[in-house]
Amino acid sequence: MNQSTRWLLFTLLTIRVAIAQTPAGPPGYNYDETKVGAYTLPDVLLTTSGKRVANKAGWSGRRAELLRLFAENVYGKTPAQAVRLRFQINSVDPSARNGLAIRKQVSIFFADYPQLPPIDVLLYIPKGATKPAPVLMGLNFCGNHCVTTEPDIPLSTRWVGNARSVDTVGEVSVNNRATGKARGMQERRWPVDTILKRGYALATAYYGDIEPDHPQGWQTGIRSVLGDSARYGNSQANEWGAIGAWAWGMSRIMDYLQTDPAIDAKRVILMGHSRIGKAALWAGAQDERFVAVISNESGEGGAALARREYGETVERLNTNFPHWFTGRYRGYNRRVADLPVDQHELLALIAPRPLYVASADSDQWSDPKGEFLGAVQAEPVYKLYSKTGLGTSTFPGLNQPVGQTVRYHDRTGKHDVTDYDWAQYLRFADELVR
Ligand code: GTR
Repeated sequence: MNQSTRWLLFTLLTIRVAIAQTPAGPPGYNYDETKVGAYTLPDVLLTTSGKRVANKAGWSGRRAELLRLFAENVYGKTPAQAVRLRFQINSVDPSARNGLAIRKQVSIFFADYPQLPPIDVLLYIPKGATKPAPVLMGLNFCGNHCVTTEPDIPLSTRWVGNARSVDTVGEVSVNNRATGKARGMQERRWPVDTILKRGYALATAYYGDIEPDHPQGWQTGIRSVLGDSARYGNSQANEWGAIGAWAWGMSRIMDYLQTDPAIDAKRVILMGHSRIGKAALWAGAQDERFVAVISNESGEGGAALARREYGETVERLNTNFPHWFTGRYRGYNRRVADLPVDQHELLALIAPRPLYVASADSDQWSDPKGEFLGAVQAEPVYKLYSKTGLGTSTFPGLNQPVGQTVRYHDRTGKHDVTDYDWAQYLRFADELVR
C-alpha cells in the first residue's frame, strides 16, 4: 500500500468514525444539552402592547395577534381569498381492503385556476359504519401510491422528490417522476387497516399536489396564483412559503370532507410527520375546524423551541429549504432571540383543542426536549380554558406517553412514523371521539 492510499484509507476511516459518533444529525450542530444557552421565551399571555391575558376573551385578541406574528415572521400570510373548488369523485370502491373499507378517490379542482393540478384525495371509510366516521387526515410524502400497494391507485403524475428528500429508501422517482417501484413504499407509515378497524376514516393526499417541494415548486403550485408570490415572485419578505401552502391545502381537503355525508367533519384529526408536521401545526393553528392536531417529529419550525438552538437551527432550515418559510424568517437566522414568537406559541394556538406532540430519541435533529418544552409552555393557554394541557414539566422516560389535553411521547428509534406512534394516536383519538 503506498502512502497516498494509506492516507485515503485513514481519511475515510476518520470520516466514518465521525459520522458514527454524530447523534443522528449532521456534524457541526449542537447535540449537547449543557451547551444550550440561557434563553427567554416570549410570554404566550403577554400582548405586544404589554397587556396580560387573563381569560378566554382576552385570549381571542392575543390569538389573533400571534397568528399575525407567525404569518409575518415565520410562515408568511395565508391568502384569505376564498377559492372556488370543484370536487370530482373519480372512483368509489364499495369493498376495498378485503371488505374493510369504502374507498374513494376524489380530485379537488380549482375552478378559477384550470392550469393548476387538483389535489387527489385518497379516502378510506370504514365499511358498515352506522354513523358518519371520524377521520384521521394527513398529507403523504411521495404520492397516494406510496401509501398502499393497491394496484388501482394511479401513480402520481406530479413532480416527486428522491428517496433522500422524502426520507425514505428505494426508488421513489426517476427524473422526479413516480415509478411503479414506489407503490406501497411508505405503507408501513400508514396502518390503514388498523385505523379502519378502530372506526376511523383515513384521508390522505400527496403534499406535492399543493406545491412540489423544491425552491421553484411554487411556480406550478397554488402559490403561483394566490398571494404575494403570484404577484411578485418568490422573494418578497412576507409571501407565504411552501409550508403555508401545504397547510392551506389541508384546509381544502377539510372543505371536501365537510361535503361528504359518510364523514363526521367535526371530528377530523390532523396528523403530520416532520415537514408535514410543521404544516399540520400551522394548519391547525389557523383553521379551528380541525378538532385536534398530531405533530410527529415536526422539529425546528414545528413543535421545537427555536431559542434552544439544539439540533436543527432556524439558519439551517432557511438555508436547506429556502422555499418553506416567509422571507423575513431568514432575517432571524443568526438572531433567533429577536423572533417575536417561539414555537410554544404555535402549539398554544391549537388550544383548547387536544394536541399530541411526539418525538423519537434517535431523532436529535428534531430536538425531542425542545418539542417537549414547547408543549410544556403552551400550558397557560389550556389553563384559561380550565383544561390541563401536558400537566407536567418533567421529561418522560422513553416510550412513556404523558399529558392530558396535550400529550407527549419520546419513543425509541429514528425519525419515522411507527406502529408505536399510531397506537398512541389512536388511543388519543378514541378519547376524543367518545
Ligand atoms: C429534514 C429537515 C427537517 C424535517 C425533515 C423531514 O431534512 O431538516 O426539518 O422537516 O427534513 O421533513 O423529513
